[in-house]
Amino acid sequence: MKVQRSTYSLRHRLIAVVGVLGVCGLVLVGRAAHLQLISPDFYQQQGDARFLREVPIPTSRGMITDRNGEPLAVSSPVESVWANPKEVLQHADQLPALAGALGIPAEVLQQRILQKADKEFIYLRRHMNPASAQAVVDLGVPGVYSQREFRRFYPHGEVMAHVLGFTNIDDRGQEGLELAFDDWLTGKKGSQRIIRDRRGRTVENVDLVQAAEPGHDLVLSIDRRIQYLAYRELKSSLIEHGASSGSIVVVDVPTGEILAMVNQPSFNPNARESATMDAMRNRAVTDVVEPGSVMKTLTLAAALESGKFTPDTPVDTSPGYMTLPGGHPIRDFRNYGMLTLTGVLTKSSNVGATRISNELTREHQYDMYQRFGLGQPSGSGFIGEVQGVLRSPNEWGPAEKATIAYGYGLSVTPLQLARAYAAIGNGGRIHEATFVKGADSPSTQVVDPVIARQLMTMMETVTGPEGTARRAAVLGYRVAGKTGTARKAGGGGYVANRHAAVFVGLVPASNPKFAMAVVIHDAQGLEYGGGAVSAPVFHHVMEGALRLMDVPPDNIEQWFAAQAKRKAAALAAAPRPAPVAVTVAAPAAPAPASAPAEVLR
Ligand code: 59J
Repeated sequence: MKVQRSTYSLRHRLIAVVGVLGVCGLVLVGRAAHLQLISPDFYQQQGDARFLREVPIPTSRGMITDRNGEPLAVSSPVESVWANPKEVLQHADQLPALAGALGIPAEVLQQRILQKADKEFIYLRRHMNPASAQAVVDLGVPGVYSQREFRRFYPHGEVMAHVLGFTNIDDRGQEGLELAFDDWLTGKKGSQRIIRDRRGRTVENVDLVQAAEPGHDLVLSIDRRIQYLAYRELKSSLIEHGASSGSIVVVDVPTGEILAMVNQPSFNPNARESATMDAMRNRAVTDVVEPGSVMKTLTLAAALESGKFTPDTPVDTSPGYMTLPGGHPIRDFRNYGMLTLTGVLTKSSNVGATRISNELTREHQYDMYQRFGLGQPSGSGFIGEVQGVLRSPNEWGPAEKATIAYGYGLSVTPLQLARAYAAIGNGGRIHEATFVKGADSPSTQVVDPVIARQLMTMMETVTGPEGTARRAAVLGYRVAGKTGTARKAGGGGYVANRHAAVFVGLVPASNPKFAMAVVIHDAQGLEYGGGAVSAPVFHHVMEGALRLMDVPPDNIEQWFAAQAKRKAAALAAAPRPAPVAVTVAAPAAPAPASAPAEVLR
């Protein structure tokens, strides 16, 4: 009985157990089916979100080089450390250590994280050197990550600052060519899916969503060495003359490519925080100047084109001053009497330019200035470039027609001046300004090549013995150019103690390679004019540039003559002294200053 009863109860219990287990199994199968078949996406996402991430693949901005491949703007890899504030705040005890590794005060870090407590992303520190960033990540604070970024570096600092401009912290161009060519230089970020562990370390690269495309490199027309020379000479001239600011533009005459563009004051683009707005101005394209007498060359172009003048046509400038209808006085520095058309340029006679202008129509003058790019965009592509002011001729009164002929009542940029004179040197063909090597920029014939050649010959007299720019001369080369010394407008008239000193020149005059404009503002002291202040800067820069670019001299006889004269003078002044015995105890006296090195050659 007992056995029977127990057998009975045993079977019942077995059925009960199997039944319970079966129900459990069914529930599990049902649950599994629910998870796997009915709503898998939600759980898949929830699981993956913790580990699977789509992350950007950083890519670098293109390099900017000079025309010889020298790097001018380069991107170096840096690390930016970021955090998920929610996660970090769960481990607040680690904040002091984190702050220490980041190099920021703990309170500052804590405050910044607390401010973004409800967010999932905050930069802790950007652009760290990779080793320091790794040290931060190695602390293992949950929710702290590092990501690769690129930082722009400008090896030539203030020398190239205005040409290149700079990028912001997100590596986008803000100024200069960095801005003008931003799309070309900027790469395309890629993206990839990766699996991360809870500490944020990459466990597996799952797949590539979009490959990164690095930015394009940009080869400029700028020659680093000429740029440096121009910068050095401009800066030292400003110091020498106590001047306030200045610009230089050097153009490659045959192609219209810009070889150098510098301004003072300048700034260090690698430490921009301390730069003033004033120092950041790219004056060569954003600041205008009344050109003064350098306009006379273009007025003479119209005179020659009118058929009424040849370079030898006499122009009476007596008695050195005149009064226009309406009482406007015009003065020359002194009375040059009877000049030729060429002589008006050599001596820079305002009266002469006015007499010539009286023979021309307003429309013809205006048209000539416009053809040479005044009042027009230069084509350089610089954002923020201005085109100056050249009013339409029907707004010119009789006084303006004359003053514009010798450079007042209009305004131009240094770049426009360099470009206009480059066109004269280029046989009357003007190029759009370009900063890209080999750009083959469009060009237009603006005056007859014969007229351009005549202007070159006339301008050579300016650097000759009778001219206003003798100090622009370069030994061994023929130099053409024009000076201008313009009083500055102010207080409803022209002030006596502020000047723009201008020189624009071309060399070698027989077959021009370089055109260079120098504009220097507010030179102090007795020397403040184009001939005294700007012409010597031209001389120094061109002397170096001609050598650097191996430009053959077109006046070698002058060079030989000068060399022979120097040697003769040196020999006469200091016959070579007999060698002196040198003892260690009593060093030989230095050679006398009157025995220059040439004696030994
Ligand atoms: C000048 C002017 C001002 C504007 C005159 C410069 C005029 C004029 C009204 C007096 C200094 C000065 C519209 S002179 O560039 O003639 O390059 O080495 O600023 O004439 O009419 O104390 N250049 N400069 N004129 N204005 N308005 C000469 C000349 C020039 C020199 C020197 C000194 C002026 C030889 C200028 C140079 O050719």
